[in-house]
Amino acid sequence: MSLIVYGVPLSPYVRKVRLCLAEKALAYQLEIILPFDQPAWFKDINPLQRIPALKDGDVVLADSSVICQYLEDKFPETRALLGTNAVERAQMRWIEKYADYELAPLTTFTVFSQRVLRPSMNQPTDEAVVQLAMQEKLPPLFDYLEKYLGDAEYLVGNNLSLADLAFVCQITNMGYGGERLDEQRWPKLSALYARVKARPSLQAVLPGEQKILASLVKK
Ligand SMILES: N[C@@H](CCC(=O)N[C@@H](CS)C(=O)NCC(=O)O)C(=O)O
Repeated sequence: MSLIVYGVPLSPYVRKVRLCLAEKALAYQLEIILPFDQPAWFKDINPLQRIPALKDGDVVLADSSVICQYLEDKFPETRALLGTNAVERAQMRWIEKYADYELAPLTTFTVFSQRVLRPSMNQPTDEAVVQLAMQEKLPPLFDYLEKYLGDAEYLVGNNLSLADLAFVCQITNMGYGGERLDEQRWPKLSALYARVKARPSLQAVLPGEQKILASLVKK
């Protein structure tokens, strides 16, 4: 078996796929493809030119959700991450989508981009948009997730799922941008984040990510 993941470690979507692979104990190679400076051949892998993409022999796929779903279907003997029945699978997709499409524009494409990516390209940080995201836009989104989690240990079915990984991937990028979940206001979500962060899957990728982060911040 030779799975290849295309992308860069600091992308939350690439991280989601890597965590999914690690939780499923599937070996893979990471081939570095930058999001905005890609070789011409990558268009054949993903015509949208976004990362991540996956190659499994002759099978080529793009989009982190599609890739994780493929891994779940192709390797049913591995840890299930997409829920164990129709309700859980739907709830998992909902929270994954919520993280990828509602949190991401703020956590990754605002806080992380403004505080890390733009300065690394000698562009100024627009602190006003970061503050708007942190003070006004993200709190109601976190309020919903805090309530959704309730007293459970994980967001869906009380087992680790892709929903938890997608959420943690976004909080990780927000953290790289210098912002944390407020433990007083969102104690249950903060505990979930700490619980997932402590897992070997996340611990295995964080040191490499932090090295890249340090090199970007130094620029
Ligand atoms: N829905 C996609 C989103 C992928 C995505 O937006 N990736 C970003 C990097 S974090 C990218 O490749 N951006 C380059 C572009 O949009 O041209 C997924 O889940 O894989």
